[in-house]
Amino acid sequence: MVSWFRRNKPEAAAPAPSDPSQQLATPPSAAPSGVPATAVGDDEFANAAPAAAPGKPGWRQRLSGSGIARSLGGLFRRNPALDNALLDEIETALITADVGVAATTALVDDLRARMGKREFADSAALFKALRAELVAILAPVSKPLLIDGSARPFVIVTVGVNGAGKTTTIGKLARKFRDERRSLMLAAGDTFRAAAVAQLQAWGERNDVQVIAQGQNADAAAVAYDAYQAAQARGVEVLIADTAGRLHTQGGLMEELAKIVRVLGKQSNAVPHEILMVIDGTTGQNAIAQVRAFSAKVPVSGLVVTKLDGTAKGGVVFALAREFGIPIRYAGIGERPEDLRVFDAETFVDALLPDTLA
Ligand SMILES: Nc1nc2c(ncn2[C@@H]2O[C@H](COP(=O)(O)OP(=O)(O)OP(=O)(O)O)[C@@H](O)[C@H]2O)c(=O)[nH]1
Ligand SMILES: [Mg+2]
Repeated sequence: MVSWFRRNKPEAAAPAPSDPSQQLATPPSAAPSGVPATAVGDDEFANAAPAAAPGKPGWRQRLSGSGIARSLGGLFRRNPALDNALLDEIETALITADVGVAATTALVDDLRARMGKREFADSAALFKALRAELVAILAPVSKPLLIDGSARPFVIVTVGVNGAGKTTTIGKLARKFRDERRSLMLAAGDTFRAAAVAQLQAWGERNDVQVIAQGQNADAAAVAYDAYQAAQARGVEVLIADTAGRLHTQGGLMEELAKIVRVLGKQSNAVPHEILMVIDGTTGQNAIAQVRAFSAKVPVSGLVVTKLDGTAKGGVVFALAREFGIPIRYAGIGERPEDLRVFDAETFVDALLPDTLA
């Protein structure tokens, strides 16, 4: 399989911070590498022709177990007749896979109208049209995260409900950025549980990245603020802040999240540069309510959909795209450090559909 990640050596260490309250989990982070603003990890897509080719085997392998892949794949293999019953089956497959009623209805109605105009010679032609429509839903949100090289640090705050995969995604991003020779620092903003800090520190150690942490129950906004100052003092390129998982219905905790963002914003209006909401791909339609509630509190600028491997109902990605239009930056397709992919509409859709269509 073609590697999705550049593998480069870590860089030299930079001076330690003067504030003794900041526990350093690892040796201090790398010095700035001077990498210009680029799409993070999107080089494979940029260089690929056709765009989806290099990643396809990996995606397909991981997504083949998903509900949407199984139902659509099964439908196609049966080589069904081109009739209304096929449209009904496609409709059921999409709704079962959590594409959502609104998105599914719009899509199937359009296919039905085109079938009425005799646009499709056979069911294969209809499946091709379905593929194109699925890609069209995701294309507007296939916008990779761009690191603005002039912002030092470029600040990413991860948010989301409990267990969505925030800390794991940060670990994967740490690996990605290190491989891209970017200097990096992590902020342990999940101060609710000691284990959360330890989890982030473990990812930091694994990737030779400095983690700024304070004690359990410390003010998360203060941790983020201190980390920003430390990152700025050292000219670090990227700072990623973890936050505690919280239910979108928990008013007080949602307020705390707004405070973290507000306090960071005192540095400059542009900070944080990216509020990355991490969504468990198995959540189903509840993901819509989550994104709506988080977006009402903080300006969510990008999404990561995790756990699209295995039994995930990857369809929620379409519902999210249609409902919010927020860029989907990455897809999590496993628990390993390398299992984070830059989201790409064609690659994703092709991984869900039978080979012959892709
Ligand atoms: N299969 C699979 N598992 C994942 C993926 N991303 C995260 N996980 C797993 O999901 C579980 C929760 O991940 P965490 O990163 O701890 O989630 P979190 O959002 O930080 O959780 P809290 O801090 O408790 O809110 C872990 O067991 C991860 O290994 C993914 O893309 N695929
Ligand atoms: Mg966590």
